[in-house]
Amino acid sequence: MFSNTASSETAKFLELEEKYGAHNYHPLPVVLNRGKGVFLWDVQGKRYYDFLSGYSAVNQGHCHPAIISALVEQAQKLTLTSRAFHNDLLGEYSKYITEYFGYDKVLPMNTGVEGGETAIKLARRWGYVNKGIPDNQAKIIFAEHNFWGRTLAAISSSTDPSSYQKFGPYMPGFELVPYNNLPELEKAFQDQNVAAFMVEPIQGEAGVVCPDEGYLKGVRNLCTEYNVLFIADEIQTGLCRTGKMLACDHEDVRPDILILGKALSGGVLPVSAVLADDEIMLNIHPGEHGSTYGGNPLACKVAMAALQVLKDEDLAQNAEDMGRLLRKELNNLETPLITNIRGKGLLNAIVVNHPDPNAALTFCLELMKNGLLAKPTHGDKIRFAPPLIIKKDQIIECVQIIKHSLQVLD
Ligand code: IF1
Repeated sequence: MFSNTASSETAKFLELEEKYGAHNYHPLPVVLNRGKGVFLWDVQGKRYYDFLSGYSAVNQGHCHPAIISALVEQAQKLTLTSRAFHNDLLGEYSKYITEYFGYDKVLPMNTGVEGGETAIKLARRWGYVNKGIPDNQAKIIFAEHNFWGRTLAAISSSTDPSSYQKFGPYMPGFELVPYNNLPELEKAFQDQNVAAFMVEPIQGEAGVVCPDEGYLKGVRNLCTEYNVLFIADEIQTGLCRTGKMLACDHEDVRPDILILGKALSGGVLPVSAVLADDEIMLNIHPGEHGSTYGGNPLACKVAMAALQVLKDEDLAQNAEDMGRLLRKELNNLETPLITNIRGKGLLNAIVVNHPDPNAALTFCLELMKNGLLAKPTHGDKIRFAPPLIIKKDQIIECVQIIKHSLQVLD
């Protein structure tokens, strides 16, 4: 659908991917070869504002100098020892990140979904050892319309057919409740075999769905009351994206298990982390969980640099300020074509209001032509999530690009 509209230079790249790569994505017809800060460049040298940020993995901006220099320096020393041996960075990193977020221990993994799997294993183990749930009876509760990755366990909790259909059979012991609904959650907690509730503080893939004020506090209180672990999936909402270091900070709640990923490495390599206190973490004993690259020295060095940038550049405050400005400017467009402008910090989304079911894609293709990259999700929603280093004049320029591009829908 796209390759015949792309230029010959771009088409060459698309054809290679089409012929030799699995068709598990349908990207916009743009071939990128350079990134810096809020900008990306394609193979023809055209510059774009990045309004997706690698799905919130590039919060610090593309190729942040402090993160890249940490990567390059460490890459020339030692990249991987495996956990069969110690290295000189895992201890330093573990101290740094547990003090940074206020937990006793960290279990380092690689992708976000591995973080989710790890959190669920920790919760089930805690359920059997600490809560006395009979073996193999532990239940994990999830919210409808959640997204936490593509493994068989992750899709077993999905309500999106494009994620789970024709991949069964599914993981047992997973149950669903409506998002942002405390009475339904409390009902589910009547079952003594519930070990944990895993939830995104804001649902990203669902189209940036923000729960009511007080929902997270309510989750925290119910989990405490019913002795159920509160697992916060902050892989997309964490690390300053929503205007606070963690989205849970908007309601001052502390999850029992915190999952981080994506921007934990500033978009440089896959790094995820699961944080918890000893009562939960020390139930996993040597040889019972891990991964080849988990806690590798390169990831430790890069993650410490990426976390330090968030603080040094106060990216939570900038995300808060620039997010407010973006939503205000979008509302000021006063166009019927854009409804339901919502989000927190720089995790925002709009709904394209147009009779053509392809309108959101048409609009994104026009945005691309005008130098801004964004992608529709679930048909009519478009996520607007630039790197958190974006400045006021750049937000204003991007809103002008959005305003100009809307004409394609007239
Ligand atoms: C794709 C979505 C975003 C996540 C949350 C865990 C993970 C993700 C809240 C797993 C990953 C990525 C996956 C990527 C596209 C992107 C995505 F559209 F799929 F849902 F961001 F919204 N928790 N999200 O958002 O982390 O294993 O990928 O490192 O699969 O298409 P991962």
